[in-house]
Amino acid sequence: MEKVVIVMPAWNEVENIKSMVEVLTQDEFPKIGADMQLLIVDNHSTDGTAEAAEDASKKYNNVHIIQQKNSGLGWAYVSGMQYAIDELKADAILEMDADFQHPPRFVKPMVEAYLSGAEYVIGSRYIEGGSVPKEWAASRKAISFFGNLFIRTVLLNFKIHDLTTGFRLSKVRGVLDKIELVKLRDLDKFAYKVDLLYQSLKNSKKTVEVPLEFASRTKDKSKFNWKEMVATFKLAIILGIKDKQRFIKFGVVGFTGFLVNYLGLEFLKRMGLTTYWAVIVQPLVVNGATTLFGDTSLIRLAGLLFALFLVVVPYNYIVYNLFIWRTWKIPKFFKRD
Ligand SMILES: Nc1nc2c(ncn2[C@@H]2O[C@H](COP(=O)(O)OP(=O)(O)O)[C@@H](O)[C@H]2O)c(=O)[nH]1
Ligand SMILES: [Mg+2]
Repeated sequence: MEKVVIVMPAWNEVENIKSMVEVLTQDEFPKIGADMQLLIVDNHSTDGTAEAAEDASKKYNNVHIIQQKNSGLGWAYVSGMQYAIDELKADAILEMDADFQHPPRFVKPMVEAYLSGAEYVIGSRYIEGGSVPKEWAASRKAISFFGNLFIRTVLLNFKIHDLTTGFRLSKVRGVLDKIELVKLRDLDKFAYKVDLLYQSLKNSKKTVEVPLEFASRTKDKSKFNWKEMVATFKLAIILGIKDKQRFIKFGVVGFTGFLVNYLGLEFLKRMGLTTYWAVIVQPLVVNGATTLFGDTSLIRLAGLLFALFLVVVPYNYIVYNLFIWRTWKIPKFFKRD
C-alpha cells in the first residue's frame, strides 16, 4: 500500500491540532485507500501544541511529531519532508496547514489523484469547484487572485491555475527526491513555496489540479503579511529570469508584442484614429472594479494591473500556443484543462 505522509507545520495551534488529529485519524483516513500518516512539525510553540501532538502520537501510531531546527515556515516543511522520506519512508507527501484552512475533507481527492497516477497534485482555488472564503474582503480576494495571476505570468505557466496554494501533494520518487530541499530559496519566508512549486513542476511527469475550497482561519491571525507577499513576488521574478529558456521566450514574446503594439499604434494614427485599444481597456476595467469592489487606491491599483493582464495574458497565451507550444487551445482560466 502506498504510504502518504501529511506534513503539517503547527506554530501555536494547540486547539486546532487537537481537533485536526481526531478529524483526520477518525473521519478521513479510514475512507482513503492508502497508508495515511500525519507528521506534525512544531516550532517550539508556547501554547502546548507540542504536548498535544505528543499525546496524539502516543494514542495513534500513525501520528508523529518533530521539532524543527531553523525557524521559518519553509524550514518546517523541509524538516518534515526529510523526516517523512528518511524515517517514515513516505511514497508521497501532502503539505497541509493545521488551521483548517485546508479542510480535511479535501485530503481524500488529493490522495486519490495521486493513486490514479499523478506525481504532483495541486489543491486549486481557481478551478471549477474550488474557491476562496466568501467572508474575505474584496481587497483580499483581489490580492490573492492578481498575485496568483502575476506569478503565472512571470513563470509563464498558464496551465496551472493556482500557483500560490499551500495544499499540494508530491510523489517522493522522481519529484521530491530530486530536489535539494535545504537549498530551496527563502526557506525562512512563505516565498519558498514558489521555488518548491517551480522545481516540483519541472520534475513531475503528470501534474493535476484538484478543487480546494479554501476556508478562513478559525482562530487567531495569519502570519502572512505584505512583507511575505513582496518576497513571494520577488522570488517568482527571479525564478522566471533564472530559467533562461523561458526568459528568452519571454523576451521574444514581449518584443514582438511591443512591435505589434507600436506598429498598431502608428497604423491607427495614420488612419486618423487617436484612441487605441489598450487605452480603452484600462479605464473601462478600472471603473468596473471600483464600482464592484469600492473606490479605494488598492482596488484602483488592482484594476489597473488587471487591465494590463487583460491585454498581456491573452496575448502571451495566444502567441505561446500558436508559435511556441504549437498546440492551439482556447484559454480557460477558470476551468480545468
Ligand atoms: N512549525 C512552524 N509552523 C508554522 C510557522 N509559521 C506558520 N506555521 C504554521 O503553518 C501554517 C500556515 O500558517 P498561517 O499563518 O495560517 O499562514 P496562511 O494560511 O498562509 O495565512 C499554520 O498551520 C501555522 O501554524 C513556523 O515558523 N513554523
Ligand atoms: Mg492559515
